[in-house]
Amino acid sequence: MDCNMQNAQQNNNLENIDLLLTDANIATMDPTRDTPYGIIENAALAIKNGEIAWLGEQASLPSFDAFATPTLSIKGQWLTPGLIDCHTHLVFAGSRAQEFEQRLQGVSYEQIAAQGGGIASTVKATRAADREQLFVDAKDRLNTLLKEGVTTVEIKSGYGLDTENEIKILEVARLLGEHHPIDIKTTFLGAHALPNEYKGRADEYIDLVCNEMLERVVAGDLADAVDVFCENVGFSHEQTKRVFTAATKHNLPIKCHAEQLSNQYGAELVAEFNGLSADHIEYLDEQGVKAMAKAGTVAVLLPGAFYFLRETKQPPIALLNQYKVPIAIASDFNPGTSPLCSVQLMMNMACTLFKLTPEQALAGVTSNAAQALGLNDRGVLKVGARADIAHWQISHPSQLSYQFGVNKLSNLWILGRLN
Ligand code: DI6
Ligand code: FE
Repeated sequence: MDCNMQNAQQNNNLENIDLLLTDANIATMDPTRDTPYGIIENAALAIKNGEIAWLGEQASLPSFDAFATPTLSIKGQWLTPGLIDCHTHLVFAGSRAQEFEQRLQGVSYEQIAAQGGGIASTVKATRAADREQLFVDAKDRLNTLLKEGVTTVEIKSGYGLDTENEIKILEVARLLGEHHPIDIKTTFLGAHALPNEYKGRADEYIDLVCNEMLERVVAGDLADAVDVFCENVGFSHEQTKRVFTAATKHNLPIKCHAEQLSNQYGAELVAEFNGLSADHIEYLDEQGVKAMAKAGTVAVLLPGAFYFLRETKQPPIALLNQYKVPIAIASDFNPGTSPLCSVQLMMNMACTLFKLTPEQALAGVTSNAAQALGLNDRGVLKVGARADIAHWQISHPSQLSYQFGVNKLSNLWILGRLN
């Protein structure tokens, strides 16, 4: 294509672009396009200053300076938004493989927690670990996710359970955000479990979370959201509400581990606070689904934990679909209930275990995952969005949910930079 002054003036946004991707099929995941996956075939996409400057059918590509513009042909393969893992506990120390063995011999997750194992054992190892060790271990996990096309990861605290160690985890997570190409969002989960030293004094621990811990988190700008494990092995509905009230006072959006093992009406509580997401939700009922729909709260499914705990109670997928609650999917990567560091495996499991369609699975790790994090600059390929783009050697986007263990990623751009 030759440079055409008249056209160039009409289409300023194609001036001085950084990279033009041509001959692509694009699964934009843009719900405003009325094609499955928001597909545009025979398409092109222009990146400028880390954002998408243009995308559409290649036949309607405006003129541009072909000599000065770096161009890469996608050769009829596929582009999707970079994948987003919107729920992880990625900063921790130690392993729980022996507990896995115990569970296979018939001891339940709740029994192990009651015996002082479970989360408490990871807390012990994480408290003993220094920042460098936590950083190095977490960086390896992020590299694993990067290799399969992940461009944004949420990381929760929750294995410190005292002020210094919760701050330590969040500082490591922020540091990872500065030093790793994956964009990191952090969530303060001080109310993940009751530490041993507060046994029988859960309300006092919640005081600590709501006051001292949260104030330090806010002062250091260490969290983008606040989460609570609302469960009979976690914190009660009332205690959860106290944390949400404190978070809201600090203008921090809320999320919740809700209805994983029983119905505590945690999802309804999130909806009351117009929270971002209710996660797990196997035991969610219709009333909770309706409340989420009304509040625009995203349902985050964590099939890895469902699978690893050999759960049988399915999340209410039909109701979520009926009430049009956006569904996201995440790894819940953690040492106890989902030591599975793969978003693509989660997509496959969401289809096989929860009967999502491959299109829903891809939306679950792109557009809806972005919504679960309160981010409207990514998760969809459209003009003005971040240029977080995955290039796959696949013949259709359903292949991303169909297969696992075969890496089809060719290229990955984060903010327009190739990784
Ligand atoms: N629910 C979970 O599945 C993880 N945390 C939570 O609140 C489990 C964390 C662990 O067992 O270490
Ligand atoms: Fe979790």
